[in-house]
Amino acid sequence: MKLTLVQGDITEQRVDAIVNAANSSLLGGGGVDGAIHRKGGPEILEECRALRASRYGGGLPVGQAVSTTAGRLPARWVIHTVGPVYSRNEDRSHLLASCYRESLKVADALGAATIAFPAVSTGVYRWPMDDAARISVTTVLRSGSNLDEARFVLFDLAAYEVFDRVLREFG
Ligand code: AR6
Repeated sequence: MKLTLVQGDITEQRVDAIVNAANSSLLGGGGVDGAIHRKGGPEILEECRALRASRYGGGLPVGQAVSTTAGRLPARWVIHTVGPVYSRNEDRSHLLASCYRESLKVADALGAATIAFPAVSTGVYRWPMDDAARISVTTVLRSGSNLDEARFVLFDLAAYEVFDRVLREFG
């Protein structure tokens, strides 16, 4: 699997699956989540509500992933995953790694060839970019996934540069 980096908006990526940095409610929020629902349209929220009414009555647990339609986005699916809130007192790295592993598993099961990830947990959930980049990149590199391409989409240049440095170090 090829790992690529771009600076930009995840909602504009032409890939099979776009990953959403969601919260357990699956009912929307700010950041990536807000942008995906705004641009993807109401069909995505409809499927999220159906998931809450069936498989995920208690919400989607942190570190897990589930797919819906991508609505009007230029992708086939949105894979919603819930990152951990950063904590200085407790190591939650395994949960952040799990978001990437579980999203790739869902993408594989759907038959997706390409996937785009945001830097999960590095916004509202305050995970330091450096550490998040190391966890994300190493987890995806070691996943053994059958996809052709996993693309990290970084919103600003500073985040792009951090991921670029980490990818050169581990890739
Ligand atoms: N494309 C790519 N990256 C983006 C975009 C975009 N359109 N918008 C923001 N980012 P966040 P989290 C970057 O807050 O930390 C929501 O309210 C952003 O700069 O979206 O996992 C959910 O509902 C940051 O680096 O996700 C949850 O409640 C990264 O994406 C909560 O926020 C992730 O920021 C999840 O927080």
